[in-house]
Amino acid sequence: MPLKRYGADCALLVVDVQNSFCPGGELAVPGGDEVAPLINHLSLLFENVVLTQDWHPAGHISFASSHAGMRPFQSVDLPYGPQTLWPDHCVAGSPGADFHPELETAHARLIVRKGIHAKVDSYSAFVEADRATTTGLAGCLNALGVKKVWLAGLATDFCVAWSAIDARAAGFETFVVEDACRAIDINGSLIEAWAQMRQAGVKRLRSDEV
Ligand code: VGL
Ligand code: ZN
Repeated sequence: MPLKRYGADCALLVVDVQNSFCPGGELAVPGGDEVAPLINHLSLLFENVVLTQDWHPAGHISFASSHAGMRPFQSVDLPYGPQTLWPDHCVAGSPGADFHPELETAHARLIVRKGIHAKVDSYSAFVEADRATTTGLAGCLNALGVKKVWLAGLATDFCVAWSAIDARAAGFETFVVEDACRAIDINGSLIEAWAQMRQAGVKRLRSDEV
C-alpha cells in the first residue's frame, strides 16, 4: 500500500454523498454532486475512509408524508424534540439511497447506515436524534485506534455538522473540510451550524490545507 499522509490514528468520514442529496434527487442540496471528485482526491490521503448513508425505512418519522397536513421543511414536536420534516429521501434500498455514482467507494473500510429506526431520525453518524441510541461508530473508531476525524459531504448544516459535533463529544480531534461539503441552508441553518461547530471545538479548513 502506498504511504498515506494520514495513517491508522486518522479517519476521513464521508457523510451522505447519496443520490437523494444530489441534483435530481428528492432532497437535492445545491451543488451536492460537486463534492464527489474532491472527496475522491482526499480519500487517497487516508488509510481509514468511512462512508455514511442516510438509510430510512419507508414511512420514516422525518418524512413530511408521514404527518397528516404537514409539508417538507416544516417542523413537528416529537418525543425527542423538534424535528424538521423532509421530502421522502434515502429510502433503504432505493436508488436515492445509493452513493452518487461519481463517489469512489472501493477503498472504504466501513459503511455506517443511520436513520434506520422508523421513529427516530439521525443526522449524526454517531448518536441518533434521541441523543441516546448510538450507531456504534465511536466504538468502531476507538477500536481501530482512531484519534482524529476529518469530515466532508452532505449536508454541511445537518448531517456533517451533527456528526462533527458528536465526533468532538466522543473525544476525537475533529476537522471539517469546508469546500468538500455543501449545505441545505434553511432559516439560517448554515451560519448556526458553523457557530455550533466552532463552539464544540471543531476545526474548519479547506481541502488545500488537508
Ligand atoms: C440530511 C436532512 C435529512 C443530511 C439527512 O444528510 O444532511 N439532511 N436527512
Ligand atoms: Zn434523512
